[in-house]
Amino acid sequence: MNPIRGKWALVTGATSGFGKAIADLFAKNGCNVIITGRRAERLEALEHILREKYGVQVLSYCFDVRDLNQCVEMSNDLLSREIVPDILVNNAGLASGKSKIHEGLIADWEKMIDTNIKGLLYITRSILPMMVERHEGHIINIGSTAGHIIYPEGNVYNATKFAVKALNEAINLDLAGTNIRCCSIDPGAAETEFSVVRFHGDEEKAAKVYEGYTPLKAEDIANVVYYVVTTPPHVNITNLVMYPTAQRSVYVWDKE
Ligand code: NDP
Ligand code: 8X3
Repeated sequence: MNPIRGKWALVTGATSGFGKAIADLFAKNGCNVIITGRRAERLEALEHILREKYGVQVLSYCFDVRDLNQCVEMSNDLLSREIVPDILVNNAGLASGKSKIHEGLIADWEKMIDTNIKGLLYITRSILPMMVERHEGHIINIGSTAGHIIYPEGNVYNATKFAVKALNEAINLDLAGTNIRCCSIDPGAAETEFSVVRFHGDEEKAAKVYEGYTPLKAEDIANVVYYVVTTPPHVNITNLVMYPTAQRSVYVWDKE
């Protein structure tokens, strides 16, 4: 039997890209899903589609992961429904801007630090105690190859993804003695709304990032997340790095 059928997975940032593909694949495999994001219309549409298409239970919470109170409100609401997520995918995140550090916009830095680091911490702190009480669960942190190698003008985004890598290791260490597993999945270039967000809505500039090679697709990341969460309970994959075949490192590309 499919090991995630009938379980509950919480996926943050499910209104586009990886999060949406992960929620879809989980639901397709009979897993009940809790989806979050800030764009209410998209969230409601996805909630409806997943429920109708796959017949699973779907809950949606529209909020900003930078708001601790709203993170806590969601976990309290889940508690009141007696729902403990079996799987937490810390996916909500972004790059905002790409510029030399002495020219960077402070507002961009704060957005990335508050979302990618503090948001991930707020969600984890709200949900993990429920898993610890049950002694089981699985956390997937979406990191990045940007958390392994710094590239020019990546500065603060790189720093936030290095932090995700560090926190992923920390969570694993602190969960020794429980059956809770924790893995960071670290993709290279993947075509989603990521670059449009990074370049503040400049679609032309964003499209250039994916020219001349085949980037990863959101579904590739979803497949890997699915693989990791369906390994047997004694297997804890703690880190998985994936690039498009045309990108061997942040610096080595095979472009047309
Ligand atoms: P998208 O922009 O397509 O999706 C990002 C998701 O995060 C959206 O659903 C967005 O929802 C949500 N989100 C962003 N900020 C917040 C916030 N403050 N509160 C709640 N939700 C938020 O990008 P990706 O799918 O590519 O990105 C997903 C993750 O993968 C990010 O952590 C990113 O850093 C990482 N990543 C991306 C790579 C890539 O090349 N695409 C490679 C490696 C890692 P909404 O706007 O509705 O709130
Ligand atoms: C996103 C991949 O290379 O743009 O994390 O930083 S990259």
